[in-house]
Amino acid sequence: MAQKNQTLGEFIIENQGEFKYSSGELSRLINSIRLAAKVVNHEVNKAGLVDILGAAGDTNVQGESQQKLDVYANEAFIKTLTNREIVCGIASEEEDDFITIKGRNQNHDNKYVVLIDPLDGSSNIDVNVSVGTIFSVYRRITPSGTPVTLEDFLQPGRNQVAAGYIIYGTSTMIVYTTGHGVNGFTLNPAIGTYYHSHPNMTFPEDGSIYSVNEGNYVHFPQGVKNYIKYCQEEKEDRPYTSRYIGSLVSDFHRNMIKGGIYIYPSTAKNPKGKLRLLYECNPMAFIAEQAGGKASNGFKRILDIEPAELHERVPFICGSINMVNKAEEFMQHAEQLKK
Ligand code: P6P
Repeated sequence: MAQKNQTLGEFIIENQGEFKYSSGELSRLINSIRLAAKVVNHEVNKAGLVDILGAAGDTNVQGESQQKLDVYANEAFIKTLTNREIVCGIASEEEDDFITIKGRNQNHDNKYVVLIDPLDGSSNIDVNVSVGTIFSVYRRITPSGTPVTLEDFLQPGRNQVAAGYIIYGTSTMIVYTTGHGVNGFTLNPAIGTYYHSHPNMTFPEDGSIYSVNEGNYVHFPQGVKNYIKYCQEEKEDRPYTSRYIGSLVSDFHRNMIKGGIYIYPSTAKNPKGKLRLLYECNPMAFIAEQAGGKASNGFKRILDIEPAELHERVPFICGSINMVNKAEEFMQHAEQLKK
């Protein structure tokens, strides 16, 4: 039974039995993410006060200028995960290639690989808008005792053993799943403890919020344009409102609590969509489904997409199941008309 004053540490211990195969490593992995989140939160919350803003002068594999906090967050999560003897490999939005971790006895015998977007929405940092960290965890599939390979990272999202996000907002929260529902924990910064503030989070089946960057409207596929017009019609069953923060974790978190849909379709600038499959869409899709929501590319379940590249992008539609179903109807109908 969830108690609101239960700490994240107590929750992990109480639910240790749910992690099949794991003899404690997955619990230790979640604990290491908890620590890294506190370290990053400390820096994010004082970003406006010290000279840590502004681009680091470098660009990441995505061609995006790296904010210094991107670099800081990336290093914090990699360091914490490496030091905890749990993972055998890490992939990050901020790293061109995956990182191999040998482990204490140098023989590559740790069980898990982690994929992270260390600081998603970081372009919002300079304007003091919420940002987030997104993580995805798999068991390795290549033999223990050998260096991880790309195959360990290019697994379909349905193979995830855990996924979650940290939202650095008006309060800092960790929201995660290990395949047994979704739970949210809020940090009390005064004592550095996370409390079980949001037990068993669920997406309302319906909602009245649609989140999309309408500045790209002219470049959207026709089906997406038709769905947006459907949302804007003045009907008693559709008092919809548009809310778009430009930070996936924030838009997703609000929509999961209130009901809503997030759409990042293909555009002229990003013909395959902007969001990355492995460390943005898959973890958010796992959380969405565990919370009773839905996530697709408009035609296929996100968690069933077979990845081909580490940083590949996909169109992403995610949120309340009835809203996603309706958006898919419009997208699939428009495709049929093109044939
Ligand atoms: P646009 C942030 O860069 C991000 O990856 C998501 O967090 C966010 O939802 C989206 O891109 C915003 O992209 O093109 O609307 O600014």
